[in-house]
Amino acid sequence: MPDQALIVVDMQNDFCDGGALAVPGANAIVPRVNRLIARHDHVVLTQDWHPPGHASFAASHEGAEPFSTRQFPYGPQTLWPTHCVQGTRGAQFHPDLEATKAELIVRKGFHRGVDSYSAFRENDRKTRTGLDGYLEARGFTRIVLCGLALDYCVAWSALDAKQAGFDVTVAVDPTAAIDLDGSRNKMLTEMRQAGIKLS
Ligand code: VGL
Ligand code: ZN
Repeated sequence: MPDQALIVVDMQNDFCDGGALAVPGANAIVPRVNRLIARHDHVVLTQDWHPPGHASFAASHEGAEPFSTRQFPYGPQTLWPTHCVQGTRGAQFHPDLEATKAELIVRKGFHRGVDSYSAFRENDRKTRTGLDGYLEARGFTRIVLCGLALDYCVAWSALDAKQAGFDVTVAVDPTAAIDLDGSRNKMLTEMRQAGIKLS
């Protein structure tokens, strides 16, 4: 399908087993993600790519615990364990990920003071990554998403893709969720209500 692109979200060591922000079940989805990649002609990868001392890290805030929430200039922001620091092994793609055929790698979260779950718009909901313009310029109208984490970067990317006017499907089997305070069910409901197909 020439008008369809697969976006594989954040399949990086730090989100996999033994990583700094390991998502339960992450390693088990690698073969499923690879099968989906094999079935698509056009593949985009996203890569969480934080500078040292990024504002989303609990360690950047005096006395803050990972998975707590802080008020940022753009609203509430979850604080995470230090993860996906630029140039580190944790930020590299899982070694078994079939990454060769990817036509674009989108890096996100590189502005020190702003987190970016979505591959389209950062958490301030204003700063754009340019991915929508790229996809439009390539003639893609249908987007399929998979990867990590279902309830954060996959869901936020899917919602933004839908809002940008793309026909959006999330392949749920090749995803895994962090599930912080019921975030998995909450985001599945939000995606369904937005008209995103879950397959
Ligand atoms: C993610 C939390 C922080 C993700 C990235 O890939 O879902 N979650 N950074
Ligand atoms: Zn991150």
